[in-house]
Amino acid sequence: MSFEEMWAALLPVGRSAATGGYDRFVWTPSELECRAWFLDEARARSLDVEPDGNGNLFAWWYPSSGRRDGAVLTGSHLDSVPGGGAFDGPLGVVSAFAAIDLLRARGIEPDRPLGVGVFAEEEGARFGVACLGSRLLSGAIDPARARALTDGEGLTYAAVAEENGVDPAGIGRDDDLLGRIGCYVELHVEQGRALAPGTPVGVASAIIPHGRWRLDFTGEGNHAGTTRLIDRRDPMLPFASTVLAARASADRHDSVATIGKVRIVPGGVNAIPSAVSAWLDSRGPDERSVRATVSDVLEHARAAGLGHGVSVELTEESYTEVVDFNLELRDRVVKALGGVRALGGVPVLPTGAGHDAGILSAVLPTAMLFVRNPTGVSHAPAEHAETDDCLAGVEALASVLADLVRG
Ligand code: HGY
Ligand code: MN
Ligand code: MN
Ligand code: MN
Repeated sequence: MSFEEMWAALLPVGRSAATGGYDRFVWTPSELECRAWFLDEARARSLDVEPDGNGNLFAWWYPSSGRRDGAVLTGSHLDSVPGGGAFDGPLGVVSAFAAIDLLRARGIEPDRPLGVGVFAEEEGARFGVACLGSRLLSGAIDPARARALTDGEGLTYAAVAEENGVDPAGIGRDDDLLGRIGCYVELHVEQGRALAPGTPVGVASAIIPHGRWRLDFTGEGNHAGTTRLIDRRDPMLPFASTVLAARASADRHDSVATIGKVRIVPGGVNAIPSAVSAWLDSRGPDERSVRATVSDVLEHARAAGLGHGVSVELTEESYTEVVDFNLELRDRVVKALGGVRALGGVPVLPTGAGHDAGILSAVLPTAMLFVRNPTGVSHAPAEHAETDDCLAGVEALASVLADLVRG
């Protein structure tokens, strides 16, 4: 199947007819359908499929020598944020298969194993921690904590993983698999407009510090009609003022702050809620700016809560320090792209988005390629990449892989 045919097959899976957005949450029907698509494409290429012990999937093209170590891994993720776009994740996986097809069409045989990976729960949309699959693989999260993570229905990662053939007792750092991988290169749609005016493909220099925290506002549920204002402990009020305060705090600390995934409990129309939980996503040029933003937000929330008899708790779900991609690998990638005339220049740029490549950079050399997104929008249906630019991305990835699988 060509890139276009693979893309056409995957595009409709889990797409909302009303919004054009995707809700492909790990191990829910639409993401499972994407996993089935992945296995079909891998088998169609006689790749050796390997589900790991953490819910991730791998498909290997082994060299005729039988060599199993020093593998070059590419790929990305198939899950999405709620109402997400079509390209964030899947573009890296489809491009990986298309790049393998290009290498084979050019008669290139790898000296090292070449793998395509799909990492579980990269967006953290179901269980709350981003890049959960690559964090488990690399030992970046305590397996006991991961097992206990729950989704919106209160189902644990352990229970859902078990339902899907993953032994919860076995999740955690996988030294055997890590020991077989020499480097990881992830192609991803750009989540911004830095490439828009110029070239179809860029290379990542770094991922800026970013994290997510959960804020819990606890008040007192009561009748919406019979409870005097003076007697209310309504968590909505300090919550609402904290949303505005988060924006002001980000402005003050040269960061960004987003409040989302709000849950109002119990959520009736004619009842004052007893609790509101909301998630704060903050990112910035350095750890100081992010930490200052978060502590400002918490300080404001607590002060606002006091005025309404509402308590406020903050829980850090995940924080990822700045990730500088491996310089040697990055330079080798830029050099390999230099030979791809269709690209023109190859800008090197940082990103504000987290990626599995960022998590894995703690345990192996990783690099990222970005494909131009003319809208610059991501995590929303307007996320886009033109087919020509996607094909330029495949050409670029194939050139990088052809260089890395030698020797
Ligand atoms: O949230 C992120 O930055 C990434 O898209 N998972
Ligand atoms: Mn994303
Ligand atoms: Mn992504
Ligand atoms: Mn990612």
